[in-house]
Amino acid sequence: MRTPGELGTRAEAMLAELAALTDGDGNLTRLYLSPAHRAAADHVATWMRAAGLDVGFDALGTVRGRAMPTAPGRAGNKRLLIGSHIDTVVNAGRHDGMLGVVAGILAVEEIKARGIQLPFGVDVLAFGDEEGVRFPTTLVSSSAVAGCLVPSDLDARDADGVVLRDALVAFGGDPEAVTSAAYAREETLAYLEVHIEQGPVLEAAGLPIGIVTSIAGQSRFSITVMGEAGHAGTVPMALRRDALAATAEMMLSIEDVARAGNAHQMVATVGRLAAKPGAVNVIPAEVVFTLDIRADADAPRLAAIAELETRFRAVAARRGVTVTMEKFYESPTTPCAPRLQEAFVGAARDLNLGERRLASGAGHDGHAMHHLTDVGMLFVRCRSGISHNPAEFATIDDMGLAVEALIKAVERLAADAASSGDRI
Ligand code: HGY
Ligand code: MN
Ligand code: MN
Repeated sequence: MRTPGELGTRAEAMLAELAALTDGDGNLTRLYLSPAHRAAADHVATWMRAAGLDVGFDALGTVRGRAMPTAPGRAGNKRLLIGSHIDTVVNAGRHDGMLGVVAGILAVEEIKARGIQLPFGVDVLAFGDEEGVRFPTTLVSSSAVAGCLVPSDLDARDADGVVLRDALVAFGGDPEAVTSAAYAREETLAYLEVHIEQGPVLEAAGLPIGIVTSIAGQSRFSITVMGEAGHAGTVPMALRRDALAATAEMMLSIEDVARAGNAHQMVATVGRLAAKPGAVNVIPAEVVFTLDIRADADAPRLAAIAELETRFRAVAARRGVTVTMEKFYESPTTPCAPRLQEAFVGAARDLNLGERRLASGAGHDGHAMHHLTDVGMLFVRCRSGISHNPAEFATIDDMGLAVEALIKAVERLAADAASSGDRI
């Protein structure tokens, strides 16, 4: 039996091995269906096999490690799913996503080593597309597992024009076998995910872990502003139709509207912007920028989007430009099931680690998995709440305690299943 400290030390070593599998030049960048994703998926498969799991890859590239039930019971034909993602943003930290896969493998390994009997199977899942950085899609692999993949997502193109379905074939996946990746609802018990908090709440509370109540809904747009190119030296300011100056005004309204939504933890980000023609002495004719907007409830987020649309049109009319908003992703606020929250609260109580509950501002694969089964998430304290940044950090002790809490939560679910046998 390993102590939380030993589990945390092993987790740290596994994260270090994964962090070396990158396509980045001196940084951690592992995009969906990239060479680094292939290498990381194969590495995770090796760990799963060493843990005694039966390993396979599904049509969308998700790595699946399967453990069979070890105790009799009416839940024998059901599976508890534990997972997270192994794709990253650009210049990423090593914990976001990967910690959840590592924790799942260590928990199953330790449950077996401790002789803990489970009346249901466990599948550990390593998803490949949670960040949605390479293609204008997101949650493609977990959506396929949940049976809710939008088929047109496979036609998405990356910045180099590569179509997702072609990249999937090159990766070793099968775009024609998407439906085979889906679980049947009746065969699943629940989906659990361990993830760094990516925020400052647990650190401020002095707690190593917290129980997630809901995952913030989010909407993502590609916004195009069309003006008119002109000579930077000859066109008077009053006669310009400057797409970038108009965009700047729109960006300030984004910040203004998001600040006004503070009561709903509203946040809005312009993460990417491209101006054309991009010459120093030419008035920008066209700008394409992204908008990512989130809040703790759907209504205020949708109201903020409507407000922004009105403000963008007013700016466009006044400046003689046009603006179009194309939504390429939206996920409603996802609740974490009370029964799974209670399993994690009980585990935290067993370990004297408090019972802090908190909402997630970050999106997660749970948005997709909620279409299949109940979702539960456990957050791990991370230093200064930093994430999507190589400075991302979680201590060995906190990671070990999170694995221990996951093990105890699974034990609680096993006790529930053994007594009820129905959907726990
Ligand atoms: O954007 C998010 O919230 C997640 O990290 N993909
Ligand atoms: Mn993540
Ligand atoms: Mn992330």
